[in-house]
Amino acid sequence: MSSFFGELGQVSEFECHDRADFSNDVLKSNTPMVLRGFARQWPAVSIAERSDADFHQYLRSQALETEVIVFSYNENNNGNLAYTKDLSAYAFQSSKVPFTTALDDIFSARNNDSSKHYCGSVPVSGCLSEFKKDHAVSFLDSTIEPRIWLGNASKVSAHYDVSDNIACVVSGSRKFTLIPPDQISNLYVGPIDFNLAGRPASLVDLDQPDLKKYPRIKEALSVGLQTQLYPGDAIFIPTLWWHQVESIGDFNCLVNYWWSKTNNNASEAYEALIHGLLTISGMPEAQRMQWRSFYDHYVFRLNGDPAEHIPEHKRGVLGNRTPEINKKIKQFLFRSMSSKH
Ligand SMILES: O=C(O)CCC(=O)C(=O)O
Repeated sequence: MSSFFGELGQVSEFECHDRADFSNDVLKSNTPMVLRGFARQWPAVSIAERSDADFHQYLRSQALETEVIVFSYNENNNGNLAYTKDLSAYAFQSSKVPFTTALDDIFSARNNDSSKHYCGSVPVSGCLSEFKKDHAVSFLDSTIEPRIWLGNASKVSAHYDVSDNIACVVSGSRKFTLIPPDQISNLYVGPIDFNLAGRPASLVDLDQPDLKKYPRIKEALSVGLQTQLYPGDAIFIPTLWWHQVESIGDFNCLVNYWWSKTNNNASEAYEALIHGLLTISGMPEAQRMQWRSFYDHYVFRLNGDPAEHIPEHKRGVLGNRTPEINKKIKQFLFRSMSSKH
């Protein structure tokens, strides 16, 4: 697929026949994978293929009065859901409206010059009464809550999530540009605490990068991958892979599933990072590097098991992880952090 300065690699495609294929070849791969036709049998995909009006009516007939956040924008900035150029604000307005209003506004903004809308990451059970039961994915744990993303044409800046993700296109088409996690320093990531949807995002439009302002983006794009998905197609995006998502139709819908491979709450790793910002990032370099050795040893385990030489029954928090040990660590953290305000 051509981009601003050449061809990006294509995301590999995989045909998934059963749960074993899915677990062994997709989820364990730790690289993005396209699953063409993964949701081909979904009723919503067939209805959306008939017409936008039928699809709107289908969603409307089971819509609940939940409040959702909607981003509204005009087409001057090509639907880029990003910051303004000077980073002082967002290039869209955000408002809280009933889900039915969001749905109707998105539907009626198709093919006209009015302002466009986007509403993402809404838990399906909270906004559609029948959808989850009619669209079970047998390969995934049924406790994983699907989320729905609806909107007119838009482009979401490259960002990452702390969970693995299977995202299925229901209507319209979506172009995904993916960059591996280790490219973080070449992505010119925006503010952590002033961000578009909970996580920091790249300031660079990966389709039209400003190479003068962001020269290192070339490095990131040289290992970037792209793909375009159509109704019924899905993509597996592993944890922490950066993804820019362009919705290309007038009435787009995606449904995704996020879950964590480990039993730990994935967002706690992110919280640990923020705690590291507070505690370590401001130290003089020499001291930071000393801490780095400790983190490499205990956390990243670059030297192997840090408790190998300790008798098993005395390994404590370095021993096998059990719910009791996890609780003990959390209690320690909670006590020590609350005593320091
Ligand atoms: O499809 C979109 O608009 C964004 C989806 C996304 O970022 C995700 O599934 O993590």
